[in-house]
Amino acid sequence: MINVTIDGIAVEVEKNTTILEAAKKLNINIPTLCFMKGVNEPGSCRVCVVEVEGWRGLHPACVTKVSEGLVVKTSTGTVREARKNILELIMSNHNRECLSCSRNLRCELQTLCNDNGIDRLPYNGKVEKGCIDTSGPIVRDPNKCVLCGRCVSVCSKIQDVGVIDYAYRGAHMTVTTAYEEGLAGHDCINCGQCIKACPVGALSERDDTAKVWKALENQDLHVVVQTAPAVRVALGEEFGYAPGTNVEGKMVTALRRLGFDRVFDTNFSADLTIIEEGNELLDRIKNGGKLPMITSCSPGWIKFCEHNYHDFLENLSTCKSPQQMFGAVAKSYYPIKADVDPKNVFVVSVMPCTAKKYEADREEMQVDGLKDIDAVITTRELARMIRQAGIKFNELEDGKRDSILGAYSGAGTIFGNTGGVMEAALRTVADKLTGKSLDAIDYTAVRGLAGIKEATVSIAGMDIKVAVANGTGNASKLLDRVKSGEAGYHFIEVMGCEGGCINGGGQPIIKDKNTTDEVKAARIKGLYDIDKACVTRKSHENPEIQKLYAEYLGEAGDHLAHKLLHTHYIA
Ligand code: HC1
Ligand code: SF4
Repeated sequence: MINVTIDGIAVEVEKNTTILEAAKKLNINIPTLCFMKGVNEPGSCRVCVVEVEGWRGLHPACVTKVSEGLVVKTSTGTVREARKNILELIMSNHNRECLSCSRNLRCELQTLCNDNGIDRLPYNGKVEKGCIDTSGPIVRDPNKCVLCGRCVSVCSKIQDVGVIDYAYRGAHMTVTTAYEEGLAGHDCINCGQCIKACPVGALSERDDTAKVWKALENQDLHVVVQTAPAVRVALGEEFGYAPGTNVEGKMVTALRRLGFDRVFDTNFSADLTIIEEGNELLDRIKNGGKLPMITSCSPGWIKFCEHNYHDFLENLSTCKSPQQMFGAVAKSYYPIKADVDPKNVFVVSVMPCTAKKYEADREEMQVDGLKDIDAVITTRELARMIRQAGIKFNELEDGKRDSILGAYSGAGTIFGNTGGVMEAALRTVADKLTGKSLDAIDYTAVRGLAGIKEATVSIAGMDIKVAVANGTGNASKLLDRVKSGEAGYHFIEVMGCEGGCINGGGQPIIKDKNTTDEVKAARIKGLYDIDKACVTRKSHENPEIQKLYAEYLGEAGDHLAHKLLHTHYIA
């Protein structure tokens, strides 16, 4: 252990601890900008500089390791002055249209400037670093970029995509794509993890709220909404609730107040996905189909696979994602039951995921000329609509979902986190294979935030080998092992974002990046708490799903189910 003194307080810390970490132990907050725990620690912005007794100059706390007897001062006059100058320089090269920025009041740079007494800028240069990229669901404004490199690290190190990087030098330095083309023309998977990493508003999602408002005001349309599993345990953060708080009831009431004709649930169609996907898995196992079968509900992962792992396209389940399955039944079965013209049904999705905007616009995501999904907004965009409508979210009564696309099981709920799709599928597959309704349905080996999880599940004399890849970076590692023959499975789950949809690119921004893991864990716990409280915890026991098959679809995998609920991929 090593003894150091920070701002006059002694502390004992492990070898290799940084000054930043040691200060945190003492509850001393050294401000940072480019630092992002576990992702990026290059010490490039210098906002975290501190003084060290006996050392010349100032030192970045995020990369400077402690040594025995170190005496550190984190807020001397010299430090405060330096920090202020650094922030003023960053601001001088930053588009300062804060009032109209999507990150206004949630911007780390704004907070830093405020906390460090910057009330007037000595340099007022005009910032023109390039055009705003609006080519796809991820919008990039280089004029707001502060060159912290957090998006670059997350895109290459965590997601293993690497479509953005630094270019040019000195004052012209910028973060951009190859040939400075729009992200949509590149291998970008639209995961939005760069948005969540960005401390300012240089990255954001395409705002589709105007499209939704317009539909809600159109009296000829019957506007229905579905909300993804992970939205309910994160939306509350936008209104002051702790991460993981289940605000489903208030969210339903808010959606009704906004004017949606019916409020449904993606958890319902997650259950539907399990019926089709479970059936497909058993069919592949019994009839010598392509194995391992790999889940297909995460659109970022699908695009990643299409770009980088062509060899595995036949391994992907042909099932559409729950978002798309929902749209397909909302425009076929539902109109018959509700006696509305399918052409007038307008389907809105509220998703934790920016890639869902891309998925909804894929050419193959339509049936008989009708797009499954008409508009996708993120959790953040829904919060904005609620605020825009003047709805006092915290004071709302709890509302209930509409029937007939609203009932869900615990299995459909846990889809929203890493390992959840696998666990939901195993709950159904085990019952199908044994012909019993099993009580032991907690597959804990596939839960948790580990990068890759593996398990062998023995069901009715059969050993089913499964694996879960948590994020595309881990999917690369896992698929490389499968490719080399080092590992073999029957079924693999891949989610594009670490933690699964609870950490999707459209979820509320986590302000303190040092608490990201705790926030993920709290949102996951929120989903499992709902699962435990559900009347049924298995997809095939969802009564509305049973009714859908009995009244309309016939058997899983039948012709109609195939036409509506399955898809193909592009090499
Ligand atoms: Fe997801 Fe899914 S779990 S992909 O993360 O399969 O977005 O929440 O809606 O479609 O159900 C996202 C979440 C979501 C789909 C489901
Ligand atoms: Fe990279 Fe994902 Fe951002 Fe695209 S959306 S630039 S893949 S982090």
